[in-house]
Amino acid sequence: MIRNRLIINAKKIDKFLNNYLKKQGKSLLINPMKYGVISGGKKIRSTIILSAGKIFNLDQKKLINVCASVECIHSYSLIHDDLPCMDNDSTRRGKPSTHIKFGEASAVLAGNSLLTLAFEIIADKNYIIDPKSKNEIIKSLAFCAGHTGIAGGQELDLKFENKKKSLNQIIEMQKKKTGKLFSFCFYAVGVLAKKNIKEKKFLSSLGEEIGLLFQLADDFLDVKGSKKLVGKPIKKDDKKGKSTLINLIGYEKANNYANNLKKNILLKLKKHGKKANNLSDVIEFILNRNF
Ligand code: GRG
Repeated sequence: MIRNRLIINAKKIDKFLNNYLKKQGKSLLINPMKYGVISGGKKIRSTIILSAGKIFNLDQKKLINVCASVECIHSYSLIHDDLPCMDNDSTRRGKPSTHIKFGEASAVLAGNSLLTLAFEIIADKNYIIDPKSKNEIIKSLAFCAGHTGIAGGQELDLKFENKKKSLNQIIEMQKKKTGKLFSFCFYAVGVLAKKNIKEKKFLSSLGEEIGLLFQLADDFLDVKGSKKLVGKPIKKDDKKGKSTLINLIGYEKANNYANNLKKNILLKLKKHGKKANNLSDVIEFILNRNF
């Protein structure tokens, strides 16, 4: 079952990150970094990477570094997203946000350190893949994490608050803010599976669509979810004047949009037959989840 797979994969990635951090020099930031990235969160991006890798019969061992790296970037983005200068949230994953627990300065620095750790994990000499692929993965990670990716999307999200934005503007913002990291997950799998540029582009845009679906589901949880299950405050988007599809066209229409998107994604996976079953299960989970 998908929930069991999520738990098993999250444990695998937590173990990798714990071991990785143990081998590093000591620093005052290790605790807030661990607090932000280990033992918390669904680690769904890792399950997506491992499920996409199955389609191309990739060895899990070659994917673990990519998973850990993505989880570092994701956790860094959440730590910074919760800061008072951004979304100002004091709860995350059912516990106090990193800046509440360790203070703002340490949260900023722990977030920065997780961002750089992500690149270190891919560049590591013990991560043995051919150098050209490694370089391509690092380049794509930078593109998806920075101003052309999640950081740029976050800037748009904040600038769109209390403004009337069009459907296309909202979709493009969400594709950057959330979609680009999912896009990286699929691109990296394409690189490791030695796919050609056309196939890698197809995988990237599929990832971006899955990321958009994930963000839409997150918006639905903000309206209809349970604070306890989601592990963070709900009903904030409306209060903060966030530009979401729900605020623009209403819950029902946004829900139809998401269901159509899901159908299209599943259709695109059909060509891979049974090998894509695991990934299809994750896609179904994304829209049905309550956490
Ligand atoms: C560059 C200063 C600076 C900050 C960057 C990039 C960024 C801040 C924030 C990212 C924006 C963001 C938080 C997008 C939301 C994505 C989303 C739906 C997060 C929740 O993801 P889950 O449900 O979380 O996978 P868990 O807790 O399960 O890991």
